[in-house]
Amino acid sequence: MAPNLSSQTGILFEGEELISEFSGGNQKPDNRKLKPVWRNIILMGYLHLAAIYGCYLAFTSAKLATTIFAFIMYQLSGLGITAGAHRLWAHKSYKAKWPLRLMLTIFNTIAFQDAVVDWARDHRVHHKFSETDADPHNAKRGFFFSHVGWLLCRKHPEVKQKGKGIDMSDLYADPILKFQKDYYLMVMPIFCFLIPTWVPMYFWGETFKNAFFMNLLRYAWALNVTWLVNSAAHMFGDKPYDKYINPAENLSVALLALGEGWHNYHHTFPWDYKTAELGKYSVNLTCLFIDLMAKIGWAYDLKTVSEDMVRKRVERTGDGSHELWGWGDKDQSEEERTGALILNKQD
Ligand code: ST9
Ligand code: ZN
Ligand code: ZN
Repeated sequence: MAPNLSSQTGILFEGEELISEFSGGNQKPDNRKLKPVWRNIILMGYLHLAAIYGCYLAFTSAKLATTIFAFIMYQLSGLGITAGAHRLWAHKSYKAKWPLRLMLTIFNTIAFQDAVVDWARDHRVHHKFSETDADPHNAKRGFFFSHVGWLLCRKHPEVKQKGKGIDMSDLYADPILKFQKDYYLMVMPIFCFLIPTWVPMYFWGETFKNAFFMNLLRYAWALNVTWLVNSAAHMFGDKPYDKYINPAENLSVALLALGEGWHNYHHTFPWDYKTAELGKYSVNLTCLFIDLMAKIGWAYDLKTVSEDMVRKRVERTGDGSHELWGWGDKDQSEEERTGALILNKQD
């Protein structure tokens, strides 16, 4: 049986029956009956059928330029999630000047995973209360629930209750994010559906049918790749940093998700802008992107973790219930704060 751990001190109390409020620990999901949301079930069902049709069109009638364009949109919208919603906004793992914030908000809107402030709130709750009823996509409810099921039913009351205690003031204060949230129902259809369908028709004479279904294929693909981080990367892979938590190191997910599959590391050090120990570009495209942005001065104050701290943590593997949502979390220890490296620092 795994020892129980203290989230506050990171010290292992042998034999102590302490299950942290900040960690799933041994907590089993309750037997709550899930309340289905039929609108979402129908829309998600349609999207996935349309994506299969888009796949068929890709091999039979769509122009090569349309396929390449769909791939580029997948990568750009992906950056809006990885470099934007995830590493910049949910975790504050670096800072960005307004042109980069604007660009990432546009990429993020192409991805249609709801407004950044809502995405980041759920994600902070996910880190802070991993694998408990308060985790919106609690992987202990199984692969399907953590992948997409959680978007097809009402949230557990614990998600909302615990979520209210998460500080979101930093994101609510950003006028670009406020605009995105306030006008989401206007800007999202334009960036996620209208423009990506119009571009292939206007610039290289693609048919409406091919452009429309190829775009739905791109959207469904990017959604599933994102969801794999919540499902597959919470179940399959090694746990070199912390063997007592579910998130794992998953190369396949990292390759598809622009470097977001290194989930054991990420849940252990959620403020590292690389979301991995080594920011090797071939398996972490988002890291390459942020480094490029830092070179031109649009990204700065990049937070990472010293080799020494990683080594120490690896040595005392099992000291793993210290859940944080990112940089500035009130439970981040002094050691973690002072031991962090801040690259491209600006005053
Ligand atoms: C989508 C999101 O797909 C995917 C996120 C994945 C995250 C992955 C992270 C992994 C790491 C990064 C990897 C990136 C890789 C990228 C690779 C890219 C290639 N705290 O939500 P409601 C309260 S979206 C506090 O309606 P219901 C609050 O008062 C796909 N309070 O709850 C709220 O009101 P407001 C497209 C909270 O009724 C009120 O409750 N979108 C919290 O239970 C109601 O909230 C969809 O499919 C909280 N956390 O409904 C839509 N949450 O908001 C999906 C809620 O005004 N969503 N409250 O403050 C829905 O339809 C609904 O949310 C629902 C639940 C049916 C799921
Ligand atoms: Zn995260
Ligand atoms: Zn996770």
